[in-house]
Amino acid sequence: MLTRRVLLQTSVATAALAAAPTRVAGAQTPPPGADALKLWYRQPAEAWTEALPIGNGRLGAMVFGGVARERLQLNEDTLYAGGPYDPSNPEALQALPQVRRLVFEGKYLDAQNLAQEKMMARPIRMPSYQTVGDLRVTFGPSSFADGYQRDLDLDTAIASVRYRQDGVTYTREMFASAVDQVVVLRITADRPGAITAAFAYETPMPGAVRAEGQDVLLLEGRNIEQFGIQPALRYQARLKLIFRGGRLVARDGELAVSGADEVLALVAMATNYRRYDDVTGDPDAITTAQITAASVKPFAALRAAHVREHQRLFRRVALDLGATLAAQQPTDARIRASQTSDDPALAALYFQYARYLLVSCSRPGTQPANLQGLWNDKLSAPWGSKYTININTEMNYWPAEPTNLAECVSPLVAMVKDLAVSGARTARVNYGARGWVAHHNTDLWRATAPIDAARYGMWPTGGAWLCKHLWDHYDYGRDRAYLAEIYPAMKGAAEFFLDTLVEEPTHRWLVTCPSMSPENLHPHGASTCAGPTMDNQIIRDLFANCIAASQQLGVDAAFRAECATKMARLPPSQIGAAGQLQEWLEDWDMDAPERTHRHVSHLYGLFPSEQITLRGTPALAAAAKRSLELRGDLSTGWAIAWRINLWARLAEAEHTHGVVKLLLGPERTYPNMFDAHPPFQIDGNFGGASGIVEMLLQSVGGEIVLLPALPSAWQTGSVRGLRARGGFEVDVTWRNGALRSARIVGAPGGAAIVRYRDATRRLSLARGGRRTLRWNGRTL
Ligand code: FUC
Repeated sequence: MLTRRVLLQTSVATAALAAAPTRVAGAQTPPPGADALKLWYRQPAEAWTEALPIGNGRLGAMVFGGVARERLQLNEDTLYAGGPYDPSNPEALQALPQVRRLVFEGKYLDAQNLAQEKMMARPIRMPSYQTVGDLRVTFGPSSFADGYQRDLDLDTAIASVRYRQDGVTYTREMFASAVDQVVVLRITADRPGAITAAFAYETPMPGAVRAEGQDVLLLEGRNIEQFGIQPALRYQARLKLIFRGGRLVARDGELAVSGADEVLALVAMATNYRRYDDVTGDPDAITTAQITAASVKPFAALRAAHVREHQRLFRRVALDLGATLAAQQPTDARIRASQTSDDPALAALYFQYARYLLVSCSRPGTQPANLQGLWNDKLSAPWGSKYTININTEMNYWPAEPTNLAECVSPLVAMVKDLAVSGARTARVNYGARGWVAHHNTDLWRATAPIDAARYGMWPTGGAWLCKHLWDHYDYGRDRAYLAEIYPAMKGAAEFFLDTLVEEPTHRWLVTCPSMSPENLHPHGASTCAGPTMDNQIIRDLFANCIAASQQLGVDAAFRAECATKMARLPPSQIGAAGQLQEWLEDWDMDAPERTHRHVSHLYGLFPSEQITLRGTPALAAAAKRSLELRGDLSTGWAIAWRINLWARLAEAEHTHGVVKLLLGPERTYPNMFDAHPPFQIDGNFGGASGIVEMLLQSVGGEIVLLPALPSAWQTGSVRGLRARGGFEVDVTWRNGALRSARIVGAPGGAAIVRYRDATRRLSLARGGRRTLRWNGRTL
């Protein structure tokens, strides 16, 4: 382990920041410069949650930045345990009528026990996402250095390390290129011949290292079996060294460079995974081709292409919430101080970091962002680092459309298309139904049956929730060809419910059964129930979106009519005796054992859905507020993040800001700014960014609402490049707590209603047309 004997003196950052005035913001501020978009530290990472993530959507690395030893912990996003498998359970269909009967007789625990015995996936667990291992670079015996600094520049997506040792200044730059499909590490020094470094691998995976020729080092191995699911993957990491000056020796599983002026290390990684049902890929051929192509390009060309591609996405949005002296501190110190400091720029950094992370872990052609994005150092990660679709995966994508990263949703769309196929098998085998279903988790193998235990897994609405993202992608972009492409998956998800909704005995509403309000126990000793509020809301959205989509496309009149008929018979959202929004069909909330439960599933209707709005359904909005108060704000990282979005929808600016602060505190934000469930789970990063958007701009109730929850701590500022439903881009500037101006661009064009406080303005914009609205204190 590296000792922390680095001298704690920064040069670059201190000098650059010294000139910053005490509080600058809004119009007087120069556009956020490089430092406003940097995470930086005065010491190397020791813990994994201090290391800095880089990624190209498919490949990831955690950069530790040690002086004597660099560690790049490597990931490839298809390296999971197991292989293709079918978890459907034919016994489930037989047990279904009896489980339903028990639920409607009020024998909830008996129903849950029977579901546990007969209806769960075989096997009952899902395999985990796994690490490739580490690239270890040993520089020398001493970790003594001065002028040490490491940082991650969100604007260039480059992690850097700089220090002086024996009078030589060393610099490392690291990035994962989406253009060239390699992880790049470049080492330079300001004295010729000063670089001596040995490159080796270390991995907890089954694997072996071999050299190929003089300058290539391979790590090759297999994934592992988990829960009886047989391993079917091979992985390979291919390191190639290119150096100037000095010499290179390959020995005992390492490549050692000595006396070099400059060293460039390129790492390609691949597995044989091609699709959830196809593992015929050739990792050796893939990495060979990628390294061959990348190694003929000079470093400057690799770097420039990477930065250009990153900035094409990242630079679409700029956010300035103002800055104070607090922003001059290293990132870990800012997080430590965040509960008492006035540091609005930390929230802006958190927001941009989430955008950086999404660009780095979810790009067209890659796997979707899993529970840890794509960064994981374990063989068995917390909750398998897979896809929990009763909140977490959806939350990962909440900021994608509004923060102008629509392309990043494409892996999620692709996954839903896969689930529409694998989930059709589960619908048929487990329920005897048409369409497709996914329960509360899925994985690389697109498994869709209920897992873990009936009390967590027996929830049939995960796929339906994901379909909201398919629709939202259309609603923000208004691309009809895309709508036609995803419509079959939406329709299939709806068909499952057309076939499986059953009439409950009291009101004769149509409900899911068995189901649950995700992971929350009701007062009858189980979570299993019929028609929880969240299901009714999700299915209402699904039917409504299917109706709208089929109308847009001019297809399926009969299906549309069936959706409308059944939608009218879904239970309404109800208000309970305590004035709260009821979580279940019956008014059980105040007797539930965990009243401050992290999941706030019944508030789906308020956010992310728009079924409950302040202006449209004020009584339900007030009930949702009561439920939020009863639940409390202190929770796991993602659960706090959800609460930010909900409080913002209620336009409770100061309260919302308090919850943002809670999320940014050291108990919920690690030194590298990863969200702490704890442990690390990336959903809080994305949910937090989405919450910050909701404070500044909402697309709700057919309106574009400006600054709906602007807290006094963000007095003066601006945001550029957010997106609103209907295909609009919006820039907003505010000063002294009030709107100054907003610029609306009609990307596909169309009509919009813009609101600020009680003032509204109707706009009609041609494609690409723009309009600037100014606030004069009364009207827009
Ligand atoms: C759900 C949550 C947990 C955790 C897990 C990955 O089960 O209830 O808190 O986030 O997903």
